[in-house]
Amino acid sequence: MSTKRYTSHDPELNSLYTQLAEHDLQPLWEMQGLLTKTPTVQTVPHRWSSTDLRRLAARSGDLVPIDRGGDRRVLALSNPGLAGAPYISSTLWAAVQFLLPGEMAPAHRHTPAALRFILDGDGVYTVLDGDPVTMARGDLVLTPAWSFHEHHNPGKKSMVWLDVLDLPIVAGLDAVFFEEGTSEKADQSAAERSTSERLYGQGSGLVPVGVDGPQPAHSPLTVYRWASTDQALTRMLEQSGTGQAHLRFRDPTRDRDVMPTLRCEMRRLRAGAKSGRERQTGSRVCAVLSGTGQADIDDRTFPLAAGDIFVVPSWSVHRLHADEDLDVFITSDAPVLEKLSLYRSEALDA
Ligand code: GTQ
Ligand code: FE2
Repeated sequence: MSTKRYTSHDPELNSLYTQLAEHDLQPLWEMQGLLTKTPTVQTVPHRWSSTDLRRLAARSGDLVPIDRGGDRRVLALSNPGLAGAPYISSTLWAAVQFLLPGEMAPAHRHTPAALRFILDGDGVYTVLDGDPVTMARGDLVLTPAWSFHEHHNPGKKSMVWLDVLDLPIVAGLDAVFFEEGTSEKADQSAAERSTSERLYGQGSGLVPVGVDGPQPAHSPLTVYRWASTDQALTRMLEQSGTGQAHLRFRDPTRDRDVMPTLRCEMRRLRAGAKSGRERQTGSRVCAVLSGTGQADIDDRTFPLAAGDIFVVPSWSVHRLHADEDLDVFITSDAPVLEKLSLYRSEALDA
C-alpha cells in the first residue's frame, strides 16, 4: 500500500478509507484543489542575476572537467517553487552552459528539443546533424528534437550561454530517449555560415525551390542571427511610435513556430517605456540581452540588467519597464498549449 490514506471521524467511513488505500483507490469527494477555477501554479516568479550565473559557471569550469556528469558543464536554473526539481518551470528546463577554450561537449541526440540563446561572447560552434553553426551574442540557435549535436570551443576564451529545453514536457509524457553519437574531430573550425543559413537564411520571404528531402517537423533554419533580429527590431520601432517592438522567430517556410514545442520572441522597449500588463497559460523563460529595467510578475518586482534570466509562471500577470533601452529574449511552451487548445491570453490594460 503506497497510495494516500484518507481518514474520517466516522468509524465506518474510516474503515472504508483504509480498504480503499489497501486497494490503491482514492475518494474524489475528499480531494481538494483538483479542478480549480484558475490554474494552481507551483512555478514561482524568479530571477537569476547575471553576476551570480557567470561567477558560478566560471567556478564550475575551474573545478569540474567536462567528462563528468553527462558530458555537459551545465547549471540548471531550479525554480524555488518546484521542490528541488532542476526545472525553471513545470514545463521548461533552462540552464547556463560553460565551455573552456579547447573543450568539446560530445555528440548526442535526445527527444527533448533544445535551443541556445547567446547573451554574451562568441567562439563556440555547435554541430547540428553534421552542419557546423557558429554562435555569437544575440544569436538564437535551435537543436530540434532528435538531432545530433555537439559543441566545440576552438578559441582562446571561455564561453557561456543559455540553454532551454522542453525536457519536463517530454519527461511528463514518458517519451525521453537519448543516444550517443560520434563526434567530429576537435578543432575543425566552422564556416562563416552554416548550410541551413545559406539555404533558408536569405531574408524574409525568400525560400529555396527544389530542395529535396522530407519536411522536418521544425524550422529548417536552425540559426537566427542577431544582425537580422536587431535590424528588424530597429525598423519595427521606427514604425511603431509606442517605443516598443515585439517580434516572433518563425519557420521561414511555413506559418508556424521554430519548433513544435517552443515559441521564441524578442521584445525591445525604449528607455522609459512600459509594456501593458498581460497573462497567458504556459510558462516563459526570459533573458535580458541588454539594457536595464524591471519585470513585474504578480506581486513580485525584479530589477533587470544584461544577462539576467527570469521566469514567468503560467497565468501570472506580467509587464516590463525599461530604464535604459531594453532587449529581452522570450521563449515559451505556447505552441504546445495552442495545439491542445489550452492556450489563453489576456491583455489587462487593453
Ligand atoms: O547542450 O546538449 O542544458 O543535452 C541540457 C541537456 C544542454 C546540450 C542542457 C543537454 C544540453
Ligand atoms: Fe543535448
